Amino acid sequence: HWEWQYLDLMRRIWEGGDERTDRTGVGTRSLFGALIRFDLSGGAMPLLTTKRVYWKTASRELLWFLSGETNIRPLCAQGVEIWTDWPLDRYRRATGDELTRAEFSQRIVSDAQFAERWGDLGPVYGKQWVDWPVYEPVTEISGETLYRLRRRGINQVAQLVESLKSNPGSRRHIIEGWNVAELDAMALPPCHKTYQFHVADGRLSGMLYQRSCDLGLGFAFNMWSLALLTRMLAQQCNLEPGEVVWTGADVHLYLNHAQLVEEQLMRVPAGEPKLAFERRPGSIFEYRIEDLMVSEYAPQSHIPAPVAV
Ligand code: DHF
Ligand code: TMP
Repeated sequence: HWEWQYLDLMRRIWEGGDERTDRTGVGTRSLFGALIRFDLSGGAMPLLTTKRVYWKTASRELLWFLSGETNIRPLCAQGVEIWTDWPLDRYRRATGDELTRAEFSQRIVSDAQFAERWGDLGPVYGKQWVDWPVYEPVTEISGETLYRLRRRGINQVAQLVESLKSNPGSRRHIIEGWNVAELDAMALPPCHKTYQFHVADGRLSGMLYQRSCDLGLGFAFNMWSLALLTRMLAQQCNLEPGEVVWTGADVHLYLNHAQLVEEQLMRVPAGEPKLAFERRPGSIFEYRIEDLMVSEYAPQSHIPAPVAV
């Protein structure tokens, strides 16, 4: 079962990872450099079975990226709270106001101005994927060129679909999140920063370079989203699903995930969840959550774990 790759990695890090203090102050054990492969043939999806993974939440996050949105408001409105802690943390620091997460989220949904002021994560994935900023020269004044921000940036995802269709053999099918000039303005610099796609024999494969991976929490979402994005692109480009290859640089377990790790390492993977699409949307930007049909998913129970902010 493919999931042993994950469990083995988890065990290796828990038992032998380098213990280091990290940005959040929680502390991690980490390993630098890991790779996990999964074959998407027959509709199979890399969804963990040794704990319940909220694949709809992960899918809503991916659709939110594709919409170009960087404000958490549409997520909160769908009951998705995976990004709420970061704006909440900023709000609390700035105002000293001790709203609970639920109260903060409700306010984001009910009050558009409040959401605009406090709900934005900065130019994160959504912005870079579909509207990567471009500057163009306007004029020259005493030997110095002045630039202005082009009204529309680069839509990397639209360009990717085009390049997969028109030039499948290319080795340049990339979506990049790491916009060096804008990192400071982001709530978190992108973790799943580079996606690359590859066409061979009519099959589309996808690879992710993740610079930093919370193996207990983030990984399950990131692996699912890599596969989902690959499947959506394959459907749009009339290709068969190939493989997904996940690579992680700083792959870590937070020290406060002991319960999750110990429980999950006692479990045995079982089953092969599948994904089918209800329809073929007109473009990569028109998928809705109702289009996704997951079958044969009978996971073991969810294991909650705290997220390091
Ligand atoms: N920070 C850290 N420390 N780890 C992360 O994984 C992480 N991920 C981010 C932003 N910052 C992060 C965005 N993605 C959860 C999953 C993904 C995610 C953020 C949070 C999460 O808490 N998952 C829980 C519960 C999900 C739910 O209640 O819907 C899980 O058990 O999967
Ligand atoms: P960092 O920016 O200091 O690396 O912290 C980011 C943390 O969030 C780190 O634990 C990795 C984790 N993370 C994921 O694992 N997957 C994700 O999709 C995101 C956004 C974060």
